[in-house]
Amino acid sequence: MSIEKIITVPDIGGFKDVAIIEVLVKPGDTVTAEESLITLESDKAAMEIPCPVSGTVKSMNVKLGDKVSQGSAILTLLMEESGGQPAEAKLSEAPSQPAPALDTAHQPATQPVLTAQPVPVTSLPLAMPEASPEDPSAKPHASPSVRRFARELGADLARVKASGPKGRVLKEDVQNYVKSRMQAPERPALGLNVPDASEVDFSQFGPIESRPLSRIQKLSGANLHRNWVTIPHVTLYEEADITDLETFRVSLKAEADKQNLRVTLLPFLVKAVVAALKAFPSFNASLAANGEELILKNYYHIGVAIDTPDGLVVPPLRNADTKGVFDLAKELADLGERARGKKLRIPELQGGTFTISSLGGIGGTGFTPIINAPEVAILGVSKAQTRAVYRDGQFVPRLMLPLSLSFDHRVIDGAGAARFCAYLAQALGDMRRVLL
Ligand code: CAO
Repeated sequence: MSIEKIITVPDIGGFKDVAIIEVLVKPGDTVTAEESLITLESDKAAMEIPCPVSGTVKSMNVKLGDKVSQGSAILTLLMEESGGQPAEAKLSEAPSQPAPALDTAHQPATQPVLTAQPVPVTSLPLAMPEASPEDPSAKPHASPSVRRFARELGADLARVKASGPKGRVLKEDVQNYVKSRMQAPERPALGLNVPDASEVDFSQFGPIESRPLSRIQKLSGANLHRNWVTIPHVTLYEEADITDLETFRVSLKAEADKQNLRVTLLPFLVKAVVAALKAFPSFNASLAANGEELILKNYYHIGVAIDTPDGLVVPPLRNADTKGVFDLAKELADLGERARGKKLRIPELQGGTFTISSLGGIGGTGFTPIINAPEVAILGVSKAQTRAVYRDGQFVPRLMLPLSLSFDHRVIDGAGAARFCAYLAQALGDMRRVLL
């Protein structure tokens, strides 16, 4: 046997005549305890009123837009009599006076009355901005049931166009949004929608052999791929006249031999790069993970790409600003030897602030180095060549060094990169400038 009970508005913090902005059930609906029945909204807060017990909605006492206060009858519920009172309900006998009147349909409560605790939805700002995809800071306003509904469908409420009062997102809005997304033509994902490389049986064309990639190749390959596709690279080319520097370098040979050192161009490049980084600090930096800050580093750990039989490794020359050319040459020789002998430890490969990738000892006239994230720039160096350079009205033979600077365009603009390269070329043209 079933009994009828009137569900009323519980204590809602003293608010009176609060508007019903959502009616979530209708006659005939089966509701379970804690299921939301209506949503109320004052000018300060929104809250859902849950059902204190389970049952079937017999009739509604309110409709959308009605105003209610504590004690207003919401609906009449049919409950199966179970002998005892439901544990979650606070049951009281019918009041001798009718429940406080609604400003619309009010029904005197002649049956037992149940109340439940309201569930706050959200504090509302004075003016509610309409949720807009253009303004990610605008928080969409929606009742918990609509939020739950959107969550179930995986719909981002911030992208749903709200049609409810004061910019509130309604269930229909979520439905319309999902419908429009389902009907939208499929778009390629950010231009990376490339077909998988098809597997080819090369042996059908001739003899082959298969060689597994080294561990370093696999690791660096994944990093290079990520950096290449996630960083907007631009490469700027420059030439430095290193005729005088080469004369100086060669003049150091006897002195270097005595120390059993081989002083190549690279240590000079490191010194010139440090000078340029000091003049242009945003090149010695990293983008913060939130993408909203640049972290400038006051230390200069210059990574050097080293070619090993197992692949590329990039150990940094730490605090290169504090070291002289001979010290750097010595450290480079040591790093190179240990890199090729697979003796470098992981910490020795970490902490770089800028990288130099030199192919100068091998060849090439220029290339596009891939930025070694989280750094923001990398200098590629190709083989210096003696060329006829037009100077002071005549062609003169000069040793010209090709430089290729790749930079992260999110952090550095083209003009900044051109200034950095011009500064670097000037420093290499006259190493005394490094002292300035
Ligand atoms: N132009 C002309 N000659 C150059 C030069 C340049 N830009 N750079 C170096 N040389 C000369 C050196 O002076 C040296 O000459 P000597 O034998 O007469 O002294 C010779 O070329 C060989 O130099 P090196 O390459 O052994 O030494 P280095 O200090 O210039 O470079 C290192 C050291 C570790 C960077 C290098 O051995 C190396 O591994 N380079 C490859 C880097 C690489 O693979 N980068 C990745 C590119 S993208 O994948």
